[in-house]
Amino acid sequence: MTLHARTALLPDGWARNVRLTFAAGQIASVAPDALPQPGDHRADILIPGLPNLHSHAFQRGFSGLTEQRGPSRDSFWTWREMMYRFALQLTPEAMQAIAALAYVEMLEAGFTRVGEFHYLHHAPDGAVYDNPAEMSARISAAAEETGISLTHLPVFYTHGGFGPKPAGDGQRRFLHDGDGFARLVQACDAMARPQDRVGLAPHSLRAATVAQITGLAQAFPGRPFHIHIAEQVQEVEDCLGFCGQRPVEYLLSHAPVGADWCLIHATHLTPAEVQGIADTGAVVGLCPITEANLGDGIFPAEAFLAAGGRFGFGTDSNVQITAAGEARMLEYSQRLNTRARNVCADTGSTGARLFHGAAMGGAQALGAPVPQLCPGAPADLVALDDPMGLDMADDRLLDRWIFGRDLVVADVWATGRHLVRGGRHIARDRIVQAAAVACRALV
Ligand code: NGQ
Ligand code: ZN
Repeated sequence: MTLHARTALLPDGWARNVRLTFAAGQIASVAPDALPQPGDHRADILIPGLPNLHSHAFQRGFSGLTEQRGPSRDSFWTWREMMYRFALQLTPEAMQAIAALAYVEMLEAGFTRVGEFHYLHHAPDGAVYDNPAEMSARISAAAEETGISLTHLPVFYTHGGFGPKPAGDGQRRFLHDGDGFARLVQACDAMARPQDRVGLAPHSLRAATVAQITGLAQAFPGRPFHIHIAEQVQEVEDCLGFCGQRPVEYLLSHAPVGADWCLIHATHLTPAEVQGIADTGAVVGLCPITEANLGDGIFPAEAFLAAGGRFGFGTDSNVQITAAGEARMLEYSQRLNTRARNVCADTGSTGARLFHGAAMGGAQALGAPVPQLCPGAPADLVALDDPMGLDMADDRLLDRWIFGRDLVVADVWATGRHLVRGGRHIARDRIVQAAAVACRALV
């Protein structure tokens, strides 16, 4: 495969007339100021693919179907009831079909790797499937079918709230003991392709105790380690009631949080918690579209970035699947909150700050190589079309992609495979059909 781009984002900045070659799923050569050769795929703007660090793929199946107000005031918790009702019906076949649709849409959005925070493990009645890793196998199959690289994050879940409270009936598909969970991690290892990684994810401080969490971190060192934390005010209050500390404060003082960790949401933070997370080198997994959709609150991005904090983006509930849109929503939430503009920028481009931060932080959180266009890196690339043909080779291109209207994802390669052409995944029609059949049976 050879490719010629009018403009490309290389590790040391933007370059013009860049010719790239791939071999064995990696970038083999990068030559700026090169002429296109016959047979080269021609691109306007070439950038590295982004990691999507947090997905619950199955939730794509009810996108847009939880926007009707019920008898009481709707909240995250009433949404969760609806989500559980959907989750309890999902068959392995439907899981694969819906995950494949979500992964097609991620690739079309410019994501080339997904961190799948996967907790729907068992049969609808809670029984262990004949293959205990059946549902994880469906996630792996969807990744294989679509070509996206996978960081599989099997979820450990034992409880239904602080205390600990026993798990509720609606959570019966999620539960493991320590041995069953260790076997699941091993099964995920056995399914991983060379580009895949396997981490682990105690669901939240509500679903696992700090003793369990610390035990897992010690039993599986050096792997991506993800946890939901401090997403809802109710969760902060319940944690305070349980132990007198706030969730992040409690986690940082009781568990070995470090650079392998990814704290998903971390919405509700005191200044000390902001600094505390930044000091550990952990990544905060921001999912701004889902956080807005669920009414979580606004992440203190300005303070966190000033403290040197690391972040990446996730599509979480997959109510919308857009890489540029997550970055835009984060910045817009800050603007609405502070009545200022370009809040996430250092100086200069907001788009560049968000793009580079999310590329680095997302890769760190998913145990993956940093996305960059240089020899030896995975051939994970996104070509943007610029129909206006404005003559520029600088960070304004990222600003225009994230905030503007003109630049659109045209082509995407993951591990060197040309999966999205002209904005459409090569298997889109078949995968949409299969997902439509699954969703019609569920909705
Ligand atoms: C989840 N999703 O696991 O899918 C959660 C909701 C919970 C988000 N937090 C369930 N966005 O946190 O208990
Ligand atoms: Zn989540």
